[in-house]
Amino acid sequence: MLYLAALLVHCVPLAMGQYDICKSWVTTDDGPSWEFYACQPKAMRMKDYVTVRVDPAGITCGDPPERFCTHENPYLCSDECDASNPDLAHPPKLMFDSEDEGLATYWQSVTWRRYPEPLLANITLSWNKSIELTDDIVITFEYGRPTIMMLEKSLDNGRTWHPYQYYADDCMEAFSMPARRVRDLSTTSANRVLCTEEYSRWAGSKKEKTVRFEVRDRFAIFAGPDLKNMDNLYTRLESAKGLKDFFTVTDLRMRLLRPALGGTYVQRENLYKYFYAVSNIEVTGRCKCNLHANLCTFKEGSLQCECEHNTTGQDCGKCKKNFRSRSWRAGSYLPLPNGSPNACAAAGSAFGNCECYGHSNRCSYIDFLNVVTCVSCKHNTRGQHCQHCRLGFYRNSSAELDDENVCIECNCNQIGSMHDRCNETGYCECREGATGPKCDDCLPNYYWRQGCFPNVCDDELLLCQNGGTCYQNQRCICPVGFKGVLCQQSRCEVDKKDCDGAPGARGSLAALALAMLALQLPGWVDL
Ligand SMILES: *[C@@H]1O[C@H](CO)[C@@H](O)[C@H](O)[C@H]1NC(C)=O
Ligand SMILES: *[C@@H]1O[C@H](CO)[C@@H](O)[C@H](O)[C@H]1NC(C)=O
Ligand SMILES: *[C@@H]1O[C@H](CO)[C@@H](O)[C@H](O)[C@H]1NC(C)=O
Ligand SMILES: *[C@@H]1O[C@H](CO)[C@@H](O)[C@H](O)[C@H]1NC(C)=O
Ligand SMILES: *[C@@H]1O[C@H](CO)[C@@H](O)[C@H](O)[C@H]1NC(C)=O
Ligand SMILES: [Ca+2]
Repeated sequence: MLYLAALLVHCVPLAMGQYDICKSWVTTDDGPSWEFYACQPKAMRMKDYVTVRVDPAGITCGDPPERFCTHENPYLCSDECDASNPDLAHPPKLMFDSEDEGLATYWQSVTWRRYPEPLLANITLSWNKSIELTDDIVITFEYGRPTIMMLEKSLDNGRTWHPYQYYADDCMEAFSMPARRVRDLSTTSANRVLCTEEYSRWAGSKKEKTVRFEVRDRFAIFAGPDLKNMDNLYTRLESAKGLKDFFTVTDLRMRLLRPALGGTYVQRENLYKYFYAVSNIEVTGRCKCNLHANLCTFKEGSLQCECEHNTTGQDCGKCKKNFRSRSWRAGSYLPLPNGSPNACAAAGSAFGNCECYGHSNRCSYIDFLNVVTCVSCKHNTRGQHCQHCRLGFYRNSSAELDDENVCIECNCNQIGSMHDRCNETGYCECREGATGPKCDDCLPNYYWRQGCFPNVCDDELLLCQNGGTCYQNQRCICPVGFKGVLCQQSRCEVDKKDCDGAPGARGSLAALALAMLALQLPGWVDL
């Protein structure tokens, strides 16, 4: 029995279903024990788990009922779309049903009766779960494929979108992109976003119905034409930056930009033959579980990985509580053939009792202190158990000790503060005159200029004298004839030369008179 399980492990990776068990009970010289492997769920028909949205409102035909015809039969416009009649309605769900053979069911748009205004439609597919594509996306159009469309993807549940592939009968004209084929890509360009003309030509609406996003052709760049060399593909997925993410999506969006024309131009007198009709969208992929699960189940309306290796989360993206003695890592396809599980470990399992709260993967024994300590604490932590924040960081009170966000940078103003450390609530220690949590403000009666300096002048206590004006609390701008920090001194008193014949004074008699008057004034008051 034990022998059988072990045998199974060693046979399985040879088949296509590689990495499909997470653990196995094996016998070794030390007795039986669990052995752990990198593992991933099987590929599934993802259209069974999708939610769809079609935009804009009113783009689906049948409300009000409408007649249409086909390119093959352009003058027999007797077909009808009527949303209120189940036999004549074409709602979005018909893109995902399973069809009886020979009977296509399809979503259909309104016709292009508003020509020349463009006929635009978005079909957005959402899984609320990261999916890794394992085969081509195949979209089947009845009555002709669009002459311009594009495919977009999101990796963050629809918050941000990125182009995935462009499709047009003339790529240059539609998107200012040269036409390329996925088959011509190389190992260094396997994740390039391109424009293809292969799926937009008119070939009769019954003949060529599908538009593809070629996942297999891209895999074949590494795995060979029949995908025989999957080991090489898995090695590349592990090592080539961005390659794995290229095949990962949470959402897909088809932007239909111009319908099939059935010829080279639009016939204005018969717009009832221009519309979109999609009978099927096939998306094949597996749940992304970071190589920590081989099962993915549909629960409460969403796909969820059944996490192993003591991981948890929708994508097994973190360690379970009490299994955070080292930081979480995705499993790895390498080394071949079983990969590395990179399992989360219980506190106290690996190295004596060295808990690192998930901020370090390594512990080390320090001989002369006789302690085991975490090495290279990440996430700005430090300490024997990575339980403190590094200098220049403070503890995030709303985060647990094993949270990646546990330490927040102090961000002290370099000039206003004494140093870049702060107290437990993020307050920095300020130099004289500076204030605020980060010491980037000045106390009252101080002004900011590469630090806080006491006001030289202001509107209250430190008034500029003799008609001088206070410039940004930094200095008084004195009228001609006066000087001093507050313009309190007459130049005459300091230097007789300034009273008569000085070039500045001669410039304006009026100013001189004013200045002298001002000089006199205190005298008058005194009397
Ligand atoms: C389709 O989605 C794009 C964004 O991906 C948006 O800019 C555009 O307005 C949408 N078009 C329609 C018809 O809703
Ligand atoms: C998405 O999945 C998560 C985790 O399963 C769930 O908590 C959330 O409610 C789901 N959101 C939607 C919009 O279905
Ligand atoms: C996960 O934790 C359990 C104890 O709850 C342990 O028996 C098991 O070996 C652990 N698995 C891995 C992969 O470390
Ligand atoms: C504090 O931790 C919480 C929980 O992880 C996080 O959402 C928040 O962004 C953190 N605050 C800062 C300032 O990093
Ligand atoms: C941090 O410093 C600020 C300002 O000096 C003070 O109000 C606060 O109480 C201090 N927090 C702690 C925990 O000492
Ligand atoms: Ca269908």
